[in-house]
Amino acid sequence: MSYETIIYEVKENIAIIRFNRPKALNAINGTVVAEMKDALEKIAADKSIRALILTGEGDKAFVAGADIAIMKDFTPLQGKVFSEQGHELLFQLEALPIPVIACINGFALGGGLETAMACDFAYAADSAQFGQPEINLGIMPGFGGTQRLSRLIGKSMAKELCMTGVMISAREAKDMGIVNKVFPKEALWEETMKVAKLLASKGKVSLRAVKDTINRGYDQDLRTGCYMESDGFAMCMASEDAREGMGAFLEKRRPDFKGELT
Ligand code: DAK
Repeated sequence: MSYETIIYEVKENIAIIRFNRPKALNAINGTVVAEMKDALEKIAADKSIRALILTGEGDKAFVAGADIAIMKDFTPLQGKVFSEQGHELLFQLEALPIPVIACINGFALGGGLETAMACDFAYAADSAQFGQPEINLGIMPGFGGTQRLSRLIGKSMAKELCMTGVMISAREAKDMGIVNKVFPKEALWEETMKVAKLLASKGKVSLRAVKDTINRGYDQDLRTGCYMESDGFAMCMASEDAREGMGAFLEKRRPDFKGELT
């Protein structure tokens, strides 16, 4: 499948997806959802890929939300289908067995913020702006915003953002825990790549186990989460990466992780 609304490339075992509708501030339409789905399937099937970065093309936006021009004429059923497809896409993104970083180069609004929250973590340019402005359009978040945002920043902060529709700065987003780090705009890409390369050098099995255990354990009680951790730990122990990592430590050399289970 060739893509019109995203740019997909792989550099040094790191996959990069750029939302590519800069004239519409990278707003998400049905084609974006379908192309993203296809690209994520490719990434999941490619064992050589060790991390993914999502970012926006152009200098203004990561993603300024779902495409208002297409949503305007939606019937309730079309709205439901679009929302379901959006949810499925973000669950697919969340379940990817490699780390995913959102590199937020500008506006992350509505569906854009919802997409960023389905990544493992986010870095932002100091000029980026965040919000769930759907309320200003007479609608509400539809790609998981009410759910992921309240889990990330707490119920009352999430309600404030979703009910007022106001935009917040990158610094405020960092203080709330929406983004991990804020960089000067010109340094954002390089800093993000640096971390992606660091992640790509780690054991693939243990990265996957950490991601799965935190994601699945998050909504459980502590004891259930700890049982899940024991299972993840056992899976690591079955891996070549664990033998390589601990062997390299004892032999005083750098590990060379292959990421295979056997
Ligand atoms: N959709 C479509 N076009 C958009 C857009 C969007 N979300 N955001 C910007 N654009 C377009 C503008 O219309 C404009 O197009 P032209 O007029 O040049 O043709 C171009 O991008 C540049 O935008 P501006 O001229 O407005 O640029 P400014 O710098 O002046 O303003 C802005 C930037 C980000 C403050 C402003 O564009 C803005 O407020 N944009 C809308 C942001 C927004 O409301 N986002 C939330 C969208 S609603 C659901 C699933 C998902 C969702 C909901 C339901 N289910 C199906 C149930 C999610 C909903 C949303 O995300």
